[in-house]
Amino acid sequence: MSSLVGSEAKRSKVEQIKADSHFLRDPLRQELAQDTTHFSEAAVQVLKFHGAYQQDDRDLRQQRKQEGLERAYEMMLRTRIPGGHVPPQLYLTLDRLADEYGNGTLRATTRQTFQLHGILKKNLKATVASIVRQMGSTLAACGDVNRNVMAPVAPYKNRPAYRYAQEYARKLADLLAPKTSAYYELWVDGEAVPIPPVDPEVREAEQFVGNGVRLEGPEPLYGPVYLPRKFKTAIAVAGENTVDVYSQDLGLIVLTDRKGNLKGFNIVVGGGMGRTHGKAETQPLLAQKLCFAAPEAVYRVCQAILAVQRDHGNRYDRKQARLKYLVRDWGIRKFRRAVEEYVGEKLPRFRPLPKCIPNSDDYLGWHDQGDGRWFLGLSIENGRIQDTPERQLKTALRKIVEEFSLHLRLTPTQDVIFVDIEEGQREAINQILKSHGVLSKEEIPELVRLSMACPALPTCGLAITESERALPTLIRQLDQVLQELGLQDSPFLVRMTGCPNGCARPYLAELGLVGSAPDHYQIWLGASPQGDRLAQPFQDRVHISQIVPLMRVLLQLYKRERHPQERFGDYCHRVGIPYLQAQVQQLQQV
Ligand code: SRM
Ligand code: SF4
Repeated sequence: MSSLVGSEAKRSKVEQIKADSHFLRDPLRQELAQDTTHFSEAAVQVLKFHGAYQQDDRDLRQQRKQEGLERAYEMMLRTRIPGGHVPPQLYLTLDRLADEYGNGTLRATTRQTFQLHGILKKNLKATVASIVRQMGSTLAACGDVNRNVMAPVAPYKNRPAYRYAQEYARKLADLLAPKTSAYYELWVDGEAVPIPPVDPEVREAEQFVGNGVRLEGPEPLYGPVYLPRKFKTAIAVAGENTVDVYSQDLGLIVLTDRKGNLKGFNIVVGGGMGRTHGKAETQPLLAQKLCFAAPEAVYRVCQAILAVQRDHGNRYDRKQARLKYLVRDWGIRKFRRAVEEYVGEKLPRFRPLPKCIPNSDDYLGWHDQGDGRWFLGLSIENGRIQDTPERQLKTALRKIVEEFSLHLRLTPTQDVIFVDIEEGQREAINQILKSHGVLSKEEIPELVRLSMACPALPTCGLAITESERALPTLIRQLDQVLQELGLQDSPFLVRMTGCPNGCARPYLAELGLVGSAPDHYQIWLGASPQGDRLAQPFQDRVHISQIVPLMRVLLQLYKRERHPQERFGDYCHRVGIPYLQAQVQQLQQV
């Protein structure tokens, strides 16, 4: 096994902070007890592993600076919810905490978790403790570890592949979770809290040492300095890709036989979205085919993949530290050989996959679950669950959960579904939604339902420009153009982010809008609606007011030149970016 961190002198600052933290304790432990408004830089880095980010209200920054005040510090807290499954008691707790300590909203994320924003430092411990006491967790929701494991949400009881995806999302989340006891020490002072039981199969898999997979000490899989960078895992089912499996560090695709028995998993590695403007060596990359793994081998292979990244990922430059760059730089064959070495055997070949269906909003609205019960998918615009004068969405969801004790599932597209609904409950649920002004699937244009924006301003410290606050107006203007051109039956995936980090996976959208300067966006076109082809940059620094006029021209071209049934993303890919650039330039001059 190669050295964990290389020469001390060159390690990035965060590597030292992790090493000094004593398995995610210091200096967070000391600073949590202090009566201060915010944490030091070192504590902030450790805090991330516990699921929280230090932020400040960026709307107030300038004014407070002028008044000689410190920033308006507040914390964002992210939960860990494998497969997006939220039991009713946990939901009600989060709903209450959002009002008691947060900014009154819950934010469903693009990785099927919830975020609370606006928590003051002094209230952070009480907030985390409440979550933990409801068998929830925020551990490893952020930080250089395996993050929330994603899985498709549709609860079809008559399609076993979906059940396997959820089951293995939970199992892998447990297997790859940090094992330090710091979490319970810090947030509930070591109190005996109910902890969800870990599957015996996972406990057994944790014993696998391979050729250097597990290390001595309290963190056998991670070691004292954890991973070089965040690590993301998702499970898809063959034929659908709602989790955007090719954007993950580690992606698994469930394969079943004709009778629905689990055959195993195709495994892909090295996907990721994040990039930095002007730095060509940073780029979105699609995950590549690694191997097939039978159910009994999948734990070993996943642990070995993580261990290869742990030992060989870049610990000097955090902008090159994701697994995707290791796979890019080594090539998939060398990476596969390394995994084989850790596992101690040759990896079986990747199996052929059926053609994938386009990502759509098919799980929204009412659906038969296949066991006589129903599920209901609700479109949550940009994941923000809140009450507004027109719509009391937060209150409506709370009432539904309170009244019917329903379980929720968060989708990879920031939406929410209620599962296991009895026929006799449907009418009352519809009534609650209606009386609180919550729109049904049919009342929201498909373009809006399919779109996503990241939070950006005012909470995100990395935002260059607006996203969640800008998209609602923009997307309705775009929808208007679709209507005017008679293209309302040809909606496409629109995703917006306030910076190039790619939190709403814009490089896998048919139209990606990526903040490049205040009120300006880079336009990316041509990803496949199945999430297996990246978009390409089309124009840089387009002012927000120019996006809709530009799209009108592109959509006119699309209408004129598309093949029957051709999606907008596929059209842009077929004709190519240079062609579109030339056409738009010509048409704009007329
Ligand atoms: Fe993200 C950082 C929000 C999914 C790539 N992301 C951030 C931070 C924490 C900003 C920060 O570091 O200070 C954002 C907090 C904003 C806020 O105010 O809430 C943030 N990311 C989000 C969420 C909430 C966006 C959303 O609209 O839902 C998503 C939370 C997911 C979750 O529940 O775990 C979120 N972030 C993603 C995704 C999509 C995904 O994982 O499927 C990506 C692209 C995939 C990837 O990782 O390659 C993503 N976020 C990043 C990056 C760039 C990473 C990179 O490799 O370069 C950063 C910045 C960083 O890590 O340095 C970042
Ligand atoms: Fe913040 Fe950028 Fe992520 Fe948006 S994409 S939440 S602006 S880091």
